[in-house]
Amino acid sequence: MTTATYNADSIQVLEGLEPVRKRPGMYIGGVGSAGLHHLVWEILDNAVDEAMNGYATSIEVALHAEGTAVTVTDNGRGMPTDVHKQTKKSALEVIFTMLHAGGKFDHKNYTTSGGLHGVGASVVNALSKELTATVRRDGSQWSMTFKRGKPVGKLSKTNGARGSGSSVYFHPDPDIFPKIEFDAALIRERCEVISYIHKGLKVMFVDEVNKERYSFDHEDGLTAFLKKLLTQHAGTSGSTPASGAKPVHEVPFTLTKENGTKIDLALQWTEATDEYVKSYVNGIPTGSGGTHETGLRTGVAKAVRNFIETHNLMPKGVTVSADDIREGMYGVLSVFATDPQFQGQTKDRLNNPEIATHVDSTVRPALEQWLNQNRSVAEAIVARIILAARAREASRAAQAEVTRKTATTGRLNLPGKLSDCTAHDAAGSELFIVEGDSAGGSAKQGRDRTRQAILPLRGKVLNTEGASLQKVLENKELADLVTALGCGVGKSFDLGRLRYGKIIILTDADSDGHHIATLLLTFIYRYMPELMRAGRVYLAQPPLYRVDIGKETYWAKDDPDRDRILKECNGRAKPEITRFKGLGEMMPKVLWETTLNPKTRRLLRVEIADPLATDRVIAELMGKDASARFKFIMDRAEEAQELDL
Ligand code: 1YM
Repeated sequence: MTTATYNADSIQVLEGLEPVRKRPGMYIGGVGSAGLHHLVWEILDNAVDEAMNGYATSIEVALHAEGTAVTVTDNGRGMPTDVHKQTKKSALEVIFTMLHAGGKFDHKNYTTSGGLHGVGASVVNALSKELTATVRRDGSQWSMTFKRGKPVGKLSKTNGARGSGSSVYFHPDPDIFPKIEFDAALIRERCEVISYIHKGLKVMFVDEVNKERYSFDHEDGLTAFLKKLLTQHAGTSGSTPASGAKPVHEVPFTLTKENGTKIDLALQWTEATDEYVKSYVNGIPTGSGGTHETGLRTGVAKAVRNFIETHNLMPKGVTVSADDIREGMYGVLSVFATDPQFQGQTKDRLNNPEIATHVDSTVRPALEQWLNQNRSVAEAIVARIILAARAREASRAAQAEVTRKTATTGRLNLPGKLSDCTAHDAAGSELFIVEGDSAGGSAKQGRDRTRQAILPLRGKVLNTEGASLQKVLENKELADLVTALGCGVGKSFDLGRLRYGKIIILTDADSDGHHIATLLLTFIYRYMPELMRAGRVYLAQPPLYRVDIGKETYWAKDDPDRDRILKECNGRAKPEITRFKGLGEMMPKVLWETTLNPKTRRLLRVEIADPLATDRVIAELMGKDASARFKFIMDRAEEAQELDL
């Protein structure tokens, strides 16, 4: 990192702030919540830069009481206040009122959050209803206030200030942002991540909205971050592992290298079956990965494979894939690049090809050396990898079993209890997964056999949350379902091979029925989510009541539906209400009319509205962690009570 000293002349001036207010999206991506928070990240980045340059040791972010204004403070040198020759204005005013002003846009520094190259301060000012910059420097305190980017009054000076540093208070402009509401949790998380990535930097967050204070300070940097990831069970983000991960070795592999692109890495193998790497570029989370993650993956695979081969550690008959090597691998990767290119809809995927090569060629030799120097650790990791390879072989064999085709016909070996439809095209056909044998019988008799297939569920459906594919396929009900669908499961899923157009879950309208439906949905969501994304999964809506009023018959799917019908027919004739105990006691003809017949039935299509929230809810409700489930239920106890009444 260069630390060239500032002098007022090094500031280049290009233009005023009008363009920013005209086209805020060009500078901060948009005026929604992400754009609003971008303002905080810009000012915070300037403070972090001052720390990275070695001048600041602590940063404080305060979210003010209404949640509409923020102050960022650092204890660095303080922004320059001397007179800028070219404009005859103070450097402070220039920094906040001129676009592309600053010694920073000549690649002297790494670009940070939005790649604004140091124009951040002026952009934030342009988009703020009010902004005050305060500087302590050389025994004085300086301060200047702006409204919508324009100075109000002069730079003020007070003598007798102690220490040094910069502070920026800003209130975003409601003329620009339709909704001004900062997210305390998001800012808190960003502060915490910064304290991990810049080890030793103290980052405080003062949340005046919720009256809470946080102080993050991690001498151990990414190692501490990784430790936290391992112990964390279901977290707030969808990509957080659903279950805690038990490490297979004590001390993680760490690497810090700074030649060109700076790389910081902490890596640890665990007993978990997923691979989980959190990555950052210039302190910005890269949720969609990119070339730095690719470089890490290839580097790790090569190093481990080389180590295994050199020491001849593979048992006979076992072959390891790159996936086996990375199974259970948890890590945090942070890189700082001078010219990062971001890609993708949310611009959170790194796209510089040279960074893949750089990370690969940095990680590979370092990891291989570490493995050689820590033989017992290395052997524990290799044992973990052999286990992964064996489990993969076993589950592949189990899966081959359920999707096996008969040698003679080349057709699938369909489960015996499936009553298939006669039509062969998937598009117009439907598979009903029906709870219980007797309901299955009614459905089989009542259906349109050309287009509707029935798969009755006899035994218990396994809760698949946190279960291995092998366990899942050992469950007869689920194995039969996979076979009937024909599209494979997990990594070998292929929507093109799906044998039906619609998959319809048909369970009783009671709590047992809802439970079975939930178990089936959990299975589909975890093992064949593409089915849901493609809109192919539905819930049938069988009636719970039959209401006869005079000669008319109505069907109600639940109590409110029944009450609505009673209200609408009020006074016409004495209503007669029948409650079905289950689908099984419904006549086939009635089942056809109410639930199966495409012309008269109602279906609910299952959609994944918010993938992150869905993932979290499933992990909390269906996972092994009973305390998460308890919390989920208690948080919603009031809602639940209302529903019960
Ligand atoms: C609360 C936000 O902006 N701190 C901050 C900013 C600057 C400096 C120190 C600074 C930089 C340099 C020299 C230099 C900035 N300087 C500039 C400009 N905290 C916050 N702390 N002296 C002080 O880079 O050479 C822009 S920001 F324009 F002078 F380079």
